[in-house]
Amino acid sequence: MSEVNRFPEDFLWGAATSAYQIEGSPLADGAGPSIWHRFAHAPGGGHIANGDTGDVACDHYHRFAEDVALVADLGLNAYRFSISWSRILPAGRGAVNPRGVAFYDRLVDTLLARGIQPAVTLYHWDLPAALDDDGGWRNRDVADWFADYARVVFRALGDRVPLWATINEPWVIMDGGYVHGTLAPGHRDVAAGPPVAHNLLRAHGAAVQAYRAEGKRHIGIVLNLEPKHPASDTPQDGDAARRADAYMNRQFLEPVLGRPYPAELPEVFGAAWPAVTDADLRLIAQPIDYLGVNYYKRGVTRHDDAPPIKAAAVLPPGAVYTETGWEVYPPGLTETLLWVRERTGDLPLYVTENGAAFVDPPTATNGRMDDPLRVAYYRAHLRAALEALRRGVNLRGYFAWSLLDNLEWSLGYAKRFGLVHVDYATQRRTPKASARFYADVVRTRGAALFEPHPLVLPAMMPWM
Ligand code: IFM
Repeated sequence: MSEVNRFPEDFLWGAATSAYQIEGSPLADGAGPSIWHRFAHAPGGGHIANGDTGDVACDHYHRFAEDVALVADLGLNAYRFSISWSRILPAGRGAVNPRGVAFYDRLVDTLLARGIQPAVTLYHWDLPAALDDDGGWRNRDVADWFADYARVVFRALGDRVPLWATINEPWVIMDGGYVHGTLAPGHRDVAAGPPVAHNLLRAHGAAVQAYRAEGKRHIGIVLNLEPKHPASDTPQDGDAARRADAYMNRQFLEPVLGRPYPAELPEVFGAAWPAVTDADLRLIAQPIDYLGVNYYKRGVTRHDDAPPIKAAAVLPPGAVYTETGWEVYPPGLTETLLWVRERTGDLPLYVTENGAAFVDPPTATNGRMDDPLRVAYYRAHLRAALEALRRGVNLRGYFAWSLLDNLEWSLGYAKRFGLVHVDYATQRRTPKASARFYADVVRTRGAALFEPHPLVLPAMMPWM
């Protein structure tokens, strides 16, 4: 196999997780409650499927050394995790909780001792509940609150963490948490969308600024991007796809890169569109060292009259869907990376999340757990990543979502994304076949992607 069909030697190979989804013990050692803790324990019944909560999750808070050993066993050289803001600052601002800091200190040292690079995300959806009482992401002051929190973390871990991300998937935070209320904090208010998005981006800029004063390595933001394809050739569907693209993709990418918000948005949101000053845009456009791209699917889109963006998702017939109802569409990863490259030039890119929930066997048989659909999924998407590299994308690393089965937010524990199966009754971890496959890809720098795999039948997925 020629070098063009191999990932570079210095490629970062990782797996990703986030604090609330795996840690458990959300109030341990002086931590304050987050909006997710509150959402899960809402009076009259929590808002997570099956009454699930993050109280125990994967008990990573106590088992992190075992989990780091799993990362090492897979041969990965990077691990992406997030920090819980309310472990560090229980009320979101003010007093620092040293025992919360000490947890991440131990985690970082344990990773480094195994030769694994920590990639830290400062915010993966778990706002301190006390800040939500003061308006949360709707309050412009949140940019300062976030920068102050980030500064504490930079000072504690900055000497050892080479790769930082400010915010994970601001679009989801805004759309799920404030517009549709399906995610914490559960607000349902179309008019909250644009100011929340703007404040998330301002907070990102303020944290990057704080980092430049403290840190010397790499910082960026993680966006979940998906190509929006019109469902038909009609001008109405074409316009709907453009609006969906402006809302989900360009609303976040353009201002981070120093360009204005997409023109479609003030039109869509009317009076709800916030006053955007040049000073705000300058804050948002702090130079970043890389962009993190989370890719799961494309969005086939048709016109619809429903607010806010008058567009609806279409599920193409004949496609393969994951357990979360997402179309499996590997070419969209190459398309997304090329699309980003057109806008970012040579800025380093990482695929910071990619993966799928499929039904797994309930228990391991002889220590084995076969997950052929997930193997096929990773195989096709890693080939798509390699194709992007071949076409000149400056792709520096790939993180599988997720290392472990974990709490899939409002969908609870039933949706399993892990490379490693977690038996929640016993907390026993069992690497799935996809974990072994991913380890082979890493070890061979991609050659394993082109070898026949005993679990993957050619007919299993149409694009294989
Ligand atoms: O589990 C989430 C993660 O927290 C953010 N990105 C998408 C994943 C799958 O839904």
